[in-house]
Amino acid sequence: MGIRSNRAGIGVAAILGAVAISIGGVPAGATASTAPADGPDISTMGADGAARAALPGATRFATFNASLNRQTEGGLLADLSTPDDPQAAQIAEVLQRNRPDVVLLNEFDHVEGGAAVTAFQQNYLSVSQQGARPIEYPYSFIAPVNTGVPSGLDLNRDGEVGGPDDALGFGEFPGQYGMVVLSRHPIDLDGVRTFQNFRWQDMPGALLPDDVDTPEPADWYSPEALDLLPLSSKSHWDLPIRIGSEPVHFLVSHPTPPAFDGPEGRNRLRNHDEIRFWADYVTPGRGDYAYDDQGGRGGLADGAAFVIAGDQNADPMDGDGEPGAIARLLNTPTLIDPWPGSLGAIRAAWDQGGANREHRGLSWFDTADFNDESPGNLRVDYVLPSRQLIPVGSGVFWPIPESALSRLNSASDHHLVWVDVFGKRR
Ligand SMILES: [Ca+2]
Ligand SMILES: [Ca+2]
Ligand SMILES: [Ca+2]
Ligand SMILES: [Ca+2]
Repeated sequence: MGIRSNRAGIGVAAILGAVAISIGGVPAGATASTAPADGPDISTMGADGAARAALPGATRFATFNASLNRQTEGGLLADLSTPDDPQAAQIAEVLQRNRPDVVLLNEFDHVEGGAAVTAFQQNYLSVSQQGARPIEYPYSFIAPVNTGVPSGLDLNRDGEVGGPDDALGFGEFPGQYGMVVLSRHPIDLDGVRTFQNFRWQDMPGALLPDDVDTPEPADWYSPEALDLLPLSSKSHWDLPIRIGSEPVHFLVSHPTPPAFDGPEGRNRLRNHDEIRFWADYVTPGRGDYAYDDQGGRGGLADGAAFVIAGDQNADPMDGDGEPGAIARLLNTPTLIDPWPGSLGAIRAAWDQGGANREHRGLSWFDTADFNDESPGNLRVDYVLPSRQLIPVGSGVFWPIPESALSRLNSASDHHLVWVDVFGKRR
């Protein structure tokens, strides 16, 4: 039996009411003009699928694979330099409706110097989209990524050197599929650690791929390639966000999809180890091997608060990932999985059918709307707070078809995931 419109509407309100704490019962859109400039945006409350206003004192962390990547270098900056790119406007509206305080955007092409971020703020986020209140992010962070950087080697072993598959991370040009963090709270730039250059072979027990046609183990890549190849397909960043008296470390990345490879599984195994990096990093005694691009060593300090965020390209139950890749992270004792979900994802799985019908995981938790022949819709986008933080609400922005905001479901193949947290437990 399908979920139908009336029942679905009631279900959204009831379920959201159970997992998020509301500060009132104002229906969607009713009081947008009276919302105070710095107060909660109560126009986003209700059954439209958007996150409700966070409790005063809570911080909303989010991750969103925004698909703001373009086919050519300079393409994104060109699109963002005017206010009329329809997809960028939709992405901006998703942020305005859900109002994260700190958000990672995956798939935002890297432009040296930050011009694309500035243009996105000025021409999109600072402009009301479809009546939503503008949102200002005074702080942001970008850095170079490995995607599209030529390795000079034949990494995919097709007999030729060059092209996106031989880059340090898959990409047509340096910076394609980059990422940006936007924040309403200051980022402690002196404390930032980046792990763009950490080599895959320097991870103890790395799952280096094997050429199955030779007897030697783990020999898909030549020693020359392993001397060069970073673990991170984009980058891994540790950004201390100053919220109150103690920083919250925002740990962000975008592991490569566990697909588009052969029997050696080079992407599947790299995805596993890219995810594993954060699991080790936040586990006391496990991250000692890590070294950052700034010359520092070791994992996160014991007891430091953190939030891991990103499109991990791995579902706990379904899809093509290496078994256990994401489970290892979700089962890390120092963090909490708040299990965000949406009724829109249930509806999408029902309406789209195909591979979704064979999935073992509940579609409620899906965050990405992938091809329904394979792999189907998956849970791949995560916001995982550390145990010192108290999650008081969470959700996936995936409006049901009856919501006016469902027009935003096509802005990206992924959906924004948010978690509200209170500060440190005592
Ligand atoms: Ca090649
Ligand atoms: Ca071999
Ligand atoms: Ca789909
Ligand atoms: Ca699914």
